[in-house]
Parts: sequence; structure tokens; C-alpha cells
Amino acid sequence: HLWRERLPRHHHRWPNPRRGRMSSIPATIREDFPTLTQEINGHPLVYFDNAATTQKPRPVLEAIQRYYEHDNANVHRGIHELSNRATAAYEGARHRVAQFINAPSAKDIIFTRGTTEALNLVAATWGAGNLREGDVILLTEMEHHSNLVPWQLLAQRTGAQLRFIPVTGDFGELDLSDLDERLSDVKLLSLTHISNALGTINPVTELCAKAKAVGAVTLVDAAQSAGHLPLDVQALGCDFLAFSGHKLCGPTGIGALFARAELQAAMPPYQGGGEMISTVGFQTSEYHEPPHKFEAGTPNIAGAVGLHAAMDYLDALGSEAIHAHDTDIAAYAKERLAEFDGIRIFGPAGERGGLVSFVFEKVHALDLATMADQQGVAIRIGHHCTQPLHEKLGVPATARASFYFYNTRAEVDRFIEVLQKVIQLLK
Ligand code: 7TS
Repeated sequence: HLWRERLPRHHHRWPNPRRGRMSSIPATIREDFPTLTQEINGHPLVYFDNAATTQKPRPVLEAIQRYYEHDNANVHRGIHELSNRATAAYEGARHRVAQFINAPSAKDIIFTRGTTEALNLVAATWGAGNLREGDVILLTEMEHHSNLVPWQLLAQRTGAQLRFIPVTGDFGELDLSDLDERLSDVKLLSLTHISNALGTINPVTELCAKAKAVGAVTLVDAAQSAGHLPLDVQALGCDFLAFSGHKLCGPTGIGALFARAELQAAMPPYQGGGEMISTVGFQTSEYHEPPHKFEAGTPNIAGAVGLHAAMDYLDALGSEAIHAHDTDIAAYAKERLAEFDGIRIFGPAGERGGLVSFVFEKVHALDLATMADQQGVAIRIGHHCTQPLHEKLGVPATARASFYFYNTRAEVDRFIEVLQKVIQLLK
């Protein structure tokens, strides 16, 4: 069965949890990532833009190639061998996703293009069917535009209102002091698990429980947490959860929405077309059972195969080991950045996800990132699709270094050395 991907080369679990400063993820892991071994502008690449997208290990690339070389056909359609294999690969990936996030059933998983489409799907289906004038959608001030704009569009259509849990100053934690008042009339709470701009890890389990207690439906944007820490939708207690494959070593163009079965049953279709119908007449149609009802057209089969391979790869490393490595690199980067004069570092004082955002008083972020790139260091600058948050922080843009399990402390040292050089030059 070709869709059952081979285990990656590093298939044993390393001692866990790790002690002290030694990561349980071996430095040789980098050999699995062809992109990481190149030079940029004559310098070894330091890839610190993992919150935007991660690099892909060979087992993922090989799984996609193998699928196209051996099994390629359309799903759910043919009676022939290749179509059966493609269908098995695609549905096998759905099971793998369910297992990865501990969903009760594969039926709870809807494949999408990524987080953005998953969020828009909830707004277009559950939202349009359940929200009316006066209902409140509760978000936080640190949401990515893709967990903000779909709700603005929905609010404009339905007359629902948006309300926000505020963020506290530079530390970027949620201010939960008036939560009970903020929860009144709330029909949907939608929030990010880990902030892509601040690195804050939000207390989503607690917030979902509070929202549930007032009868609200809950959605977790797991774009920055899936593949970075252990994720269990049953433990989180959420109704919906969205993530993208490309941020966890999978290919672009594939992601998933976890949607609790009871909610799916009452949701109207998302898009119309092939694959989502059972019978079609000239005037009306009947739809397939969920989740197929929400997946019109030929899906991203190769993407699902790649995502399956990525999840096998990550689970072999262990989500706790990945999280420990992420947080260690982020803490070390923050500690080293704090050595600079005139720097403002954003995000929580305590534990954070694998990223650090900062600004220098006297150096423009664009100059910084451009000159860092000349030295082979890839970081992102801008508002990171959180423009209202940046407005609140009082800065138009920040520089962001974001990490994954293949990054090392030595790379952080190189990054600091490059920053020192750049600042010297720009002075
Ligand atoms: N939600 C969060 C919290 C994100 O960080 C992102 C992407 C998205 C949603 C959207 O994911 P997509 O895969 O559908 O695009 N964040 C970033 C980033 O920080 N830099 O580039 C993309």
C-alpha cells in the first residue's frame, strides 16, 4: 500500500523531555532538508522565516514524487486500480490528520487549501447559517488577517458585531480581566493558539471552556501551533480548528479544518460542484454526507499525500521534543537580542512559541532585513498580517525571526553577529 508512507529515517524517539540546554533533536536532522544546505550570497543560509512557511524534508518530497510516478488518478470516481489507489491515499491522509490532532473520527476532517480557506469555510457555512443581527463574534486583538477579515465580511452580511479581547502592551498577552462581560451575547469565539506576530501561546483550553459555558461555538486558529506542540482537539474542547500543511513541513495548497460532526451536519455546503453531490437534477441537488459535502471539485490529492508524510515525519520526532526545541531556540534568541542597545522586543516574558519580533530605535526594519539577506539570513519584516495589532503596539512594522526544529543555537549566534555588523554599518 503505497499511501502508507515509509517512516522517515529518524524513526526512533529521542529521550524526552530533554534536560538542560541540549536538544533531543540531532543536528543531523538538517541533512533531510535539501533547501537548508545551500549558500545565499556566498553565506550559509540561515532560514528564520518558518512562521511564514517551513522547509520540506526528503520523505515529504519523495512521497509526492512517488504518488505522481505510481498512483496518480482522480479520487472517488474510477473503478480502476489507480483511482482506487489515489482514493485510498487521499482518504488515508484524512485518517492521518484525524490521528495527528486526536479528532474522534476522520469524518471530522475537511481538507482545505490551508488555514485561510478553513476559516472562510466556517464563516461562509456555519456563520451564514447561524449568525444574525446583534450576535457577537469574539476575537482577540492579535489575530492574523485571515482570522479577522472573514468575520468582518460575515458581520457586514449578517449584522453581527465584532468584539475583541485586548492585548496587554509589549508583552502581548491576552487581557482576560473582563472576560465574563466580553462573553455576553457571544455566539462564536475564534482565536489564535500561537500569535504569529508575538509568539504568545494563548490559554485556548480555558477560553474554549468559558465560551462553551455561555453556549458559544469555538474555533482555534492553529496555523502556528500545529506541528509545533502536541495538539489534541478533544483536550482543547474546541468545535473547529484550522491549520495549514505548509507550516508543518508539508506542501503548500493543503490544510485542514477540524469540525465537530454535529456542527457539520447542520452546515450548508461551501462550494458547489463535483465530488460534493450525491444526485443532481436541473433545479436542485442532494449533497454527499460531510465531510465530502464541503469538498467540491478535484482535491489536492498529492498535497494530502505530502501532508500525510509530513505528519509521519513530525510524529517520529515527537511533538514535545519539537516544542521544547522551538522554545529553547526562541528563548536563546531573545536573550541574545536583549544584548543590543535601543532594541524593543515584543511578546511574553515567559514561555513563547518559536519566534521573536523586535524593532531597533534607530534602524529601519527594511534596511535590517535587506542587509541580513545579503549575509544569508532570512527574516521577515512588516506587520505580519496583523496590522491592527501593530497599530496598537505603535509600530508600523517589526522584524521577526521564526524558528523550527532544524534551527540551531549556532544559527542564532550567526544571526546576532550579522545584526551587529549591519547595525555598525547603518550607524
Ligand atoms: N493564522 C495565523 C496565526 C497565521 O500565522 C497564518 C499565516 C494564517 C492564519 C494564514 O495561513 P495560510 O497558510 O492560510 O496563509 N501566517 C503567516 C506569517 O506569519 N507569515 O506569512 C504567513
